[in-house]
Amino acid sequence: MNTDPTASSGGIGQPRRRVEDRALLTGRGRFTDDIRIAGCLHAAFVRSPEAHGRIVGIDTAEAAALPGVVRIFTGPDLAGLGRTSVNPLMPELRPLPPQPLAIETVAAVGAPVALVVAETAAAALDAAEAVFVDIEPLAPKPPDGAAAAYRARETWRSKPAGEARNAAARATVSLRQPLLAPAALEPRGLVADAATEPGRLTVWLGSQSPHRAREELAAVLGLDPEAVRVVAPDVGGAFGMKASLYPEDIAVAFAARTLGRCVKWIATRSEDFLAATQGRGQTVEAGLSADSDGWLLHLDASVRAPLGSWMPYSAVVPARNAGRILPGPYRVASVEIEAAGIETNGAAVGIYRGAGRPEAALAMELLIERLAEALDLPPEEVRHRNFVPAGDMPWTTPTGQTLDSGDYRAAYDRATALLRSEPAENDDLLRGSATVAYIEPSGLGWETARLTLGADGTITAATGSTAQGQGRTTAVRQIVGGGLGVDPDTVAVVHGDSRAPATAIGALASRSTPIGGSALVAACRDLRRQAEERLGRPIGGRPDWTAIASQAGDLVADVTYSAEGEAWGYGAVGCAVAIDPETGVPTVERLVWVDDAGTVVNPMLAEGQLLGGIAQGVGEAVLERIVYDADGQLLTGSFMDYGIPRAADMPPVMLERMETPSPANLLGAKGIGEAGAIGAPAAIACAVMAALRPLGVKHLDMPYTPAHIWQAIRDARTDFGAGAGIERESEE
Ligand code: SMO
Repeated sequence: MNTDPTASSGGIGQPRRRVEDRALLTGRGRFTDDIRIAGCLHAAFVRSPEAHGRIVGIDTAEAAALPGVVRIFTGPDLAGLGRTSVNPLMPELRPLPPQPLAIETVAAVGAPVALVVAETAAAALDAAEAVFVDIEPLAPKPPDGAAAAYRARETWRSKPAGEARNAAARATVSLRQPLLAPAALEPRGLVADAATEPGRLTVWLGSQSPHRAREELAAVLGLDPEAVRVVAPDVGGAFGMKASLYPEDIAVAFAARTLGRCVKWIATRSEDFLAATQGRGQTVEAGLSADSDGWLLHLDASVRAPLGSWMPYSAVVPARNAGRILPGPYRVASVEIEAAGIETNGAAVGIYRGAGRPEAALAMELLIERLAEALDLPPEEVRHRNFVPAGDMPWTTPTGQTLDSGDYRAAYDRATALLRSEPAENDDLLRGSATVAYIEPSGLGWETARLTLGADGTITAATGSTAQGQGRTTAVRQIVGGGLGVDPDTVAVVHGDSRAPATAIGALASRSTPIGGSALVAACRDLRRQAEERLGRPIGGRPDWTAIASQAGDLVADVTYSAEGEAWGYGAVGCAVAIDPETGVPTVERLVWVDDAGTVVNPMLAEGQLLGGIAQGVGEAVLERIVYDADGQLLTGSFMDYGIPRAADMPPVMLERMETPSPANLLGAKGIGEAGAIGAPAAIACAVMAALRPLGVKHLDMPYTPAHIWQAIRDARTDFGAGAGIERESEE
């Protein structure tokens, strides 16, 4: 019997349908481009055609004379503005905030050089094309950072130093990961209105963090934060790419303020490829040693993370996460890890779904597979031996992280069993399979919630966690419905508005449900306490809030909740791949998945998060790659050139769930939004390498495209032929 009085009302744990979908799927969403303000002007950017160069001159005369042009801004017009900040998460940091419009030099193709404001979007675009920019090219900075200075750096070193000398085996990996485009369905954009309310600035911005955007905009423009309001309307995907303030945001807001008008800018897809933040791109050199029984002794690694030509707020997060998470779910006796962010001539590189977590899982799981081979042990044996035991939680890792709870081995064994349940077919394809494990930290610190009981009994929940398509409104209603003992459908939800709550962090780092959800739980408790205080009696599990409001009046619970620690989601992924040796075409035949996200508010939302992350992880493994040529020109500037996964690329996925509540927050929830993107590349990489290893392929970097695999097979065969003293085929 279910004794939870809130469960029957569709509270926490119920698979409720998303209340957002009717509007979003029938064209009634309200995205930034749908914000129409009478008299609003339109903006277009003139961008650098050079990856690195000195600005000799910008001639705006012809463009300024075109019909409809209101004003053209260049770098010096904005020279007096403040600079955006970089989250100082690494001990060594030399911030590199962006110029809103380039002054004197450009450091990336696509860097904004001038801003045209005109009566229509077409007029702005025409004029932007008529601006003449003279740039003297300079040599691009070395792309691999070998000679470049670090902009950010952190090291994790065990004391005393590791006992690597007892090692029976040591495995190494050398990974070069491509840069990826987060590729949100809705490109970036904003509407900045300085006309409607004199002295005030209202900005509609496709953002994961409107509160941070408000703080940063106010600081940069020199305004009282109270005079700035940032609203994130419907946002069509973000994945980390809409977390930080961009140079374009600053330039458009500045133009609106200067002109006392409303100005709108919506990026084209090509502009997103050129100038939105990119993800991944790390190089990792790592080694892992073990004794003859397979106990892990020492992990050493050097992580090099490209930063691009400027640093957004979360710029150091991918490097820091890759370093601190590298040991994964395993006990490792000692570590020596260094992670550094390197300036490069390209778009800024920032957080992208996983933000260092996928990089860590990929390196560690490949190391384990190789170490097992060197020790002549089955890889699952090595993992079994080294998983942090459930009974040893909370567990402090050698990088100083506290793993909160969970049974890593149970998840792994379940995934292994699921993978074995379907034997592979017997044909001429190369087959490989692997089961890997991953962990997903979901953030530290605080988040806010404001719960209002109106005098008429209506309940309004404002959350600091914003929505970009994850179904936050549905989840918030369930959490508040459960917390107050009311029907979730009666709860009104506000998100994405810097006015309510007054402060917030936003939707990042898998923290929305663990920390943002717990803030709502705390607000529910506070509202109950206030009601009981006013009435002078207990109100029970399912109170009549209308009656309470009529007796007690309206109530407001304004809560800033700080998590006690970090909640770590985790799981295991089994993957089977088949490769056609003649063409190199890989097929991910199946993925079996066991994830533990602690308390799950809505299993359908959780499943959606996993599947979405898996799709992006599959894309990373087999399709996606941003390519700059030697001159720093972007060769993948559209979906004709950049391989985004389509529905047919999605493998069959079997999902199972474990549910170990986290002791780190009130809800017991752990992150799940990034799990798919963390586990899938590692699982596919290990399976592909298992398929190719018998041919002598030692290592292959992602993406595993047919051409890439075919070449590796051919090279391995050629090497084998040469090694065996057989005459090589002619090199046609
Ligand atoms: S990659 Mo996320 O939005 O922290």
